[in-house]
Amino acid sequence: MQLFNKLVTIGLAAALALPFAAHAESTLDVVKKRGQVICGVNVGLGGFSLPDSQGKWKGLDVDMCAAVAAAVLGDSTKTKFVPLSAQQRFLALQSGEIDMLVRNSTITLERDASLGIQYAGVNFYDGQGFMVAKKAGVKKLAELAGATICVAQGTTHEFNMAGYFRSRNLTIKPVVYESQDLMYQAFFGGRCDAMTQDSSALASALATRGMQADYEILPELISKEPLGPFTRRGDDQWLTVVRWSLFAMLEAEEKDVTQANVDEQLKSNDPLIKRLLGVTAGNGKALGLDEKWAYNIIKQVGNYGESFERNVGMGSPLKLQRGINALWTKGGLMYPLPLR
Ligand SMILES: N[C@@H](CCC(=O)N[C@@H](CS)C(=O)NCC(=O)O)C(=O)O
Repeated sequence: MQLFNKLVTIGLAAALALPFAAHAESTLDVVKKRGQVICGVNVGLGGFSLPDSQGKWKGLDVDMCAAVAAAVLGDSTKTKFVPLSAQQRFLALQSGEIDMLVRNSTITLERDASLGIQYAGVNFYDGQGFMVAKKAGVKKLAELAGATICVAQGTTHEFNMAGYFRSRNLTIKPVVYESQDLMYQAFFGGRCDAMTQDSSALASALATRGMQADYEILPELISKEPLGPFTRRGDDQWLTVVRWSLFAMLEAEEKDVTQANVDEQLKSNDPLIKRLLGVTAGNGKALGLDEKWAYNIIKQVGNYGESFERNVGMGSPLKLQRGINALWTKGGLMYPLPLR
C-alpha cells in the first residue's frame, strides 16, 4: 500500500512536472531538433495566408513564418502551417500545438498580458473598417444607424463596434457569425447592410471574389488594429528570434538590401549592412543562430517591402498602399530597432 502510494505520488509529480519540462525547453531548441517551424495562420485570407493552386501557402503572415524558418533552419520552406479560426488561435499557441501565431491577430493589452502569449512585433498596422454594397449609397458610418452589421466571433471587432456606436448614441444590430466563411456568405448573400473587419481583410475579401465593382469600404476606421506575430509567454529566447527576424526584414528594406542584390551587398562597406548580413559576426551568436540568419531571410524571402508589395501591395490583387506601413524614413510607422 505504502509502495502504491509512493508510486502514485511519483506518478503525479511526474505528470505535474511534464508541462513545465515541455515548456522549460526553449522553442528554439525544439524547432532546431524537429527541423520545422509550426505556424498558426488564418484559414484563408488572401494576401496574408492562403494556399495557392499547388497547395503552397502564400502571404505576408506566411512570409513572416518562412523568415523565421530561414533564420533558424537556413531553409524558408521548412515550415508547417496550421489553419486556425479566430476562436482557436490563442489556445493553440498557449498549449504548444504551434510554435508561433501569425494570423492577422491584433495586439491588445489583454491578449499580451493574460493569455499566456506575447507579441513579437507588428508586421501590419491595420484598423477596423466597414464594407457596404455600393447600391446602398451609404457614405459615412453615421448613416449606418439602425443597420444590421455582420461581424465575426472571437475578434476585436465585436467589442470595438459596440463601443463606437454606443458612445455616439447610435443603435446598430450586430449579427455575430461563428466563422469568417459564414459571415462572408451572409454578407454577400445580402443578409446584412454592412460587414465589419480589419480593413485589409475587407480588401482581401473583395479582391479574392473580384467584387470591387459592387461593394466599397467606407473611409472611416474605428480602431487601431496592429497585427503581429505572437509566441508563448515565458520563452524569451524564441520571442527574441521572432522579433529580430521581423526587424531584419525591415532593416534590409531600409538599407536597400533586396532578394536580388543581397549577394552583391555582401561586399558593402556599410558597417550596418556587414553586421546585418553576418559579414561582421555577432548578431547570429547573440541570437543562438548561424551568422547567415538574416542573409538567409533576405535571400529566400526578401525584405519587408518586397514581401508587402508581392502579397498585399501593388503586385497583388489587394493593391493596398503602404500608408502607415511604410518605413519611418518614408513617413510610416515601420521602425526596425538597431541590429547591432
Ligand atoms: N485582427 C482581428 C481580427 C482577426 C480575424 O480573425 N478576422 C477574421 C479573419 S480575416 C475573422 O473574423 N475570422 C473569424 C474566424 O476565423 O472564425 C483580431 O485579432 O481579432
